[in-house]
Amino acid sequence: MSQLISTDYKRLIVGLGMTGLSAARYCQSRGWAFDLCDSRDVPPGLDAVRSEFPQSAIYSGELQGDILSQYDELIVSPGIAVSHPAIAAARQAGARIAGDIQLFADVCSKPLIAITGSNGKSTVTTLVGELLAAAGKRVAVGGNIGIPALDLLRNDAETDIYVLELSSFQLETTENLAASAAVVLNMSEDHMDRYQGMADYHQAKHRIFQQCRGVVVNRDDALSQPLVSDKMPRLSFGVHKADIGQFGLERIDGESWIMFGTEKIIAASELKIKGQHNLANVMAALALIKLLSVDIAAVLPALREFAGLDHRCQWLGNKAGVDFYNDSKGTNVGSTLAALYGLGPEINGKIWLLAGGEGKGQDFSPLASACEQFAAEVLTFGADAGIIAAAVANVCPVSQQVTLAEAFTRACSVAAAGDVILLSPACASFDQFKNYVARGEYFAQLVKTEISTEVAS
Ligand code: UMA
Ligand code: ADP
Repeated sequence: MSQLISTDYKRLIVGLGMTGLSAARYCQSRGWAFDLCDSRDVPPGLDAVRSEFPQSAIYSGELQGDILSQYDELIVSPGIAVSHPAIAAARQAGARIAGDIQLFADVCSKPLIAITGSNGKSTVTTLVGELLAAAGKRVAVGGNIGIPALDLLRNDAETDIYVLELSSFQLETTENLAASAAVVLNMSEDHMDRYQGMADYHQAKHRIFQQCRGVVVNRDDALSQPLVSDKMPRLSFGVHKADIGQFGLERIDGESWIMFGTEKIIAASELKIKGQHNLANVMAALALIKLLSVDIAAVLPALREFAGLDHRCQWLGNKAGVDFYNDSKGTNVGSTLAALYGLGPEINGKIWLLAGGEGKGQDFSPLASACEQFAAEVLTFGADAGIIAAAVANVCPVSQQVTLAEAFTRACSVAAAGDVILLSPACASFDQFKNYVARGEYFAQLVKTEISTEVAS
């Protein structure tokens, strides 16, 4: 579409983060003129941006509707909501509102697997990439997981398949993705500080199905079901027995198996990643590649080797019978529930749950039932410590701390052999850490020090 437009077509790239810069480089590589803006008074790396794009005007500071409305197209970064009044004004004035994923979709001529959901996106995206590579495909993996989609296009000639993790923010600015296979893995509350409610968040996520050619459906989550034609190629997964031609779980001789209809695919015990939510992730990944006619048998060795990603229910070590788990990527209630239900039934003792940070406007009350069953105590910290404490105080002991280190010190002083100390914050980290990785690494360091203390004494 944008290739046919006239040379005086005016583009404005909104946001100077990774996405904005990748969009600027992409436009530059195509010889398209563009200007740049960022809502921060001093966007990061401003001088470097000026020298890399000397022909572009750069606006900084609060976005202004009268300026944005002068452009034919805004390429909006995911960190900025399209509901921003200045962007809404530009749309009203006739501007096309796009994002990097839409620019990618405009030119992508290779098969595309698109993955969204509230939890499990990075795990499934990485796994799909590894399985496709094991099947001999040249695969490019990016999107919300890290490498901006437009940067992947630089190696287009050497790429057979693209795999994109997509956030609801990226999907807000995507009109017609036309993925070969698309999935909403699951839906639970997240980013409620940006959306007006679940319906609004759901609507953003489901844009992933626009003009898609195949869908994967989570049978256990009604909110993941796409509104697409019955004729659309479709595979489903779920944690109960599968119908013919679908993925599911079955217990056979006391073992849990991933099945495709009545065909045994792989036993849970053969996998390195643990927990029912990870079995769901594996089934979703297998369904996505099967929709693209990849031979499942050929990828099973790679599936057995997949050890999962750091900061997702990652075992860090044991001291005096107490296990330590880092689930710093557990940034919403749904992921913390997966950790509690995944670990709780497997251990002899109880879980000391370290939770807190920025709650993003979530309702924490769904944690109560799992905490009642599995938590020895919930140790809260950070900006929303009080809100989380209030949500579980009626069902289990709670101790409210200021920092993660204080919560950890208390947990170490009271946990007994057989117990687990679990960091699964159910919150974003930005009140006290740069990001979830920094929080997880900090926690891992606390654990390392705690474990080494025993060795020294
Ligand atoms: N910002 C402003 N004003 C601006 C532009 C940005 O204040 O004009 C702020 C944003 O509010 C945000 C930060 O700057 O706090 C970065 O925003 P951005 O849109 O420039 O982000 P990028 O650097 O382009 O990174 C984005 C994704 N970030 C977000 O969606 C916030 C990255 O996902 C993604 O890896 C990257 O594009 C490449 O595709 C990160 C993320 O946190 C990991 N995603 C959220 C999540 O997973 O929950 C959605
Ligand atoms: P995302 O990219 O969607 O944030 P990740 O794979 O990075 O997903 O995992 C984020 C968090 O969600 C981790 O705490 C992880 O243990 C948990 N998680 C992973 N898969 C699922 C799932 N299918 N359902 C619920 N929680 C999950």
